[in-house]
Amino acid sequence: MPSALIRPVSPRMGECELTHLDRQPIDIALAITQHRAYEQTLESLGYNLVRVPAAPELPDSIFVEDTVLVLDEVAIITLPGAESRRPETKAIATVLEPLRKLHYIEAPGILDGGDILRINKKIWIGLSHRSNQLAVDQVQAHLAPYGYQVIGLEIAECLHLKSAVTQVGESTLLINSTWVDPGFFPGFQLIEVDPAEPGAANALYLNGSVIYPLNYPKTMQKLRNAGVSVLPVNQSEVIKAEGGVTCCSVIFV
Ligand code: CIR
Repeated sequence: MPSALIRPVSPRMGECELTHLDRQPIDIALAITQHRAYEQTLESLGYNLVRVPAAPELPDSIFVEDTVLVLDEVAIITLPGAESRRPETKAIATVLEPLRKLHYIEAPGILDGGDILRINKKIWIGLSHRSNQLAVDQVQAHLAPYGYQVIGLEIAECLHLKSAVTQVGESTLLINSTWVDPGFFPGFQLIEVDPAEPGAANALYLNGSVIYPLNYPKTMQKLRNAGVSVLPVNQSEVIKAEGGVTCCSVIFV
């Protein structure tokens, strides 16, 4: 059964890491309600929620995506680029241990899952403040037996690769091409974010639809005009924490 790792909102989410945004107060009760609606959207698509125990002391712990890459064959536990986030991985490894052979990114490699875009057997890894070439090399080595192509690429002005580009169709990407070079994605049809919404490239593509923040209405309309089936969620609070729809779950079968 398809599954989604999920972790609760921390009551300290307002103390989250921020790189490109100014700090704004986060309404924790609203964040919890919005996260529940996100979970329900996953459930409506047939995903079984695998709940990682709460970590109230870790402000960014809702953002499970950054802690692990789960593939059919193995899982790679990351070493998050932000030191405050490193304790998040322990509980994730405990939950996944019975399900996958685990590998670990070792220092001085650093890796956030938000920098990993996987489409079938191709894996792009953004070289960002949070992820480096040493980690790309480690991912390549761990996956060598399984036939994946792993590509490291520079990104600019955004937190993660998946802030700049995500999949929205079988061979369609949603992209902010001022943050990532579209030349890395030959053969894909590209939909550009609306210029008024630079942060709008993060969509979660599942079962032919995308879970997408209604907080980016212009880009949402562009997706619909392109024939993408959009399931809107309100992410006002997650966006204040520099998060998006992909970061709040880890999808695996
Ligand atoms: C951070 O800066 O690490 C968190 N405040 C946001 C992480 C968002 N994760 C993601 O996009 N994969």
